[in-house]
Amino acid sequence: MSADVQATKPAVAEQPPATFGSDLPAWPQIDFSEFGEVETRPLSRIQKLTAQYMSRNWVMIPHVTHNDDADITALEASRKARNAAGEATKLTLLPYLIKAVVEALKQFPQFNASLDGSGKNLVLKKYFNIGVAVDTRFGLLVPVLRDCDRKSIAELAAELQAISTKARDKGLSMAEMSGGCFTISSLGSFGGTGFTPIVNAPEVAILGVTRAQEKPRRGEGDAIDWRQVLPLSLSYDHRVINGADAARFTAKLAELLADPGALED
Ligand code: CAO
Repeated sequence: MSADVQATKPAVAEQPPATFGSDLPAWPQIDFSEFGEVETRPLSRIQKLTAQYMSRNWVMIPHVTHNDDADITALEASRKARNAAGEATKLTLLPYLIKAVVEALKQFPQFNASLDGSGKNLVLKKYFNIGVAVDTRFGLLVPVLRDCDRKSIAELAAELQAISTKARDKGLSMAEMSGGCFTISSLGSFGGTGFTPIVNAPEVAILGVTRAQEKPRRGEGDAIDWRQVLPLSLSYDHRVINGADAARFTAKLAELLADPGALED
């Protein structure tokens, strides 16, 4: 290096620290009607609130999404047999997912936790309240089902049906959406093969599920064994949860979902 170049290069300690993210450009102010016909619709109150919380969570939480598959062939057989035998409330996949999540949370307590307001302590919860994302005309609502560890699949199915019907018909109170430990977002009835759900802070993880598909597995003597496979997408707060734990948690969920007998009452 020449003496000239060395003289103009500041010492590392003298350089001001970069402030990435704090110097974002303003939101573009564009008159779209200059380019073609448009219609302007105001966002609902719920949509505005959701936008604020989603933006905060996406910007403040370092997200990672871990993807895995669960073999739900036995679960689907059991669920359909129970429905055919005449359950009071039709059983969908969700109550089984809630039971599997509760069991996995018991085995991985760092997933049933929140950072406190200072960000310096992890608060571990001893209760199991699960939020479920529900698509309504008001926007996205997340009712929280309380004490899911003490409820059967049938009880969870009945509660889920009642609260999601209320959410769709009348909306929900803040109390009905508070106190959650972990959220499930099921897009299975719509389709998809995977997505990145946004963590519902101050929770530290969220499970997304998409459409179960038939997939071939090598059976005995190279026979093809068709399995029902459910895609799992677990997003987590990487400040609290590391990748190895996320992989273990998701594999545990898959293991639990493969054995419905252990989840049923
Ligand atoms: N794979 C294949 N089929 C699935 C499935 C999956 N993963 N999940 C549900 N289904 C099936 C159900 O089994 C049911 O079929 P059958 O009648 O043959 O049994 C059908 O789809 C309809 O299920 P459902 O949607 O009525 O019931 P659910 O318990 O699965 O879900 C609820 C309830 C309230 C979660 C759902 O209706 C909903 O609103 N989902 C949207 C969630 C959402 O918007 N998430 C995004 C959040 S981030 O923006």
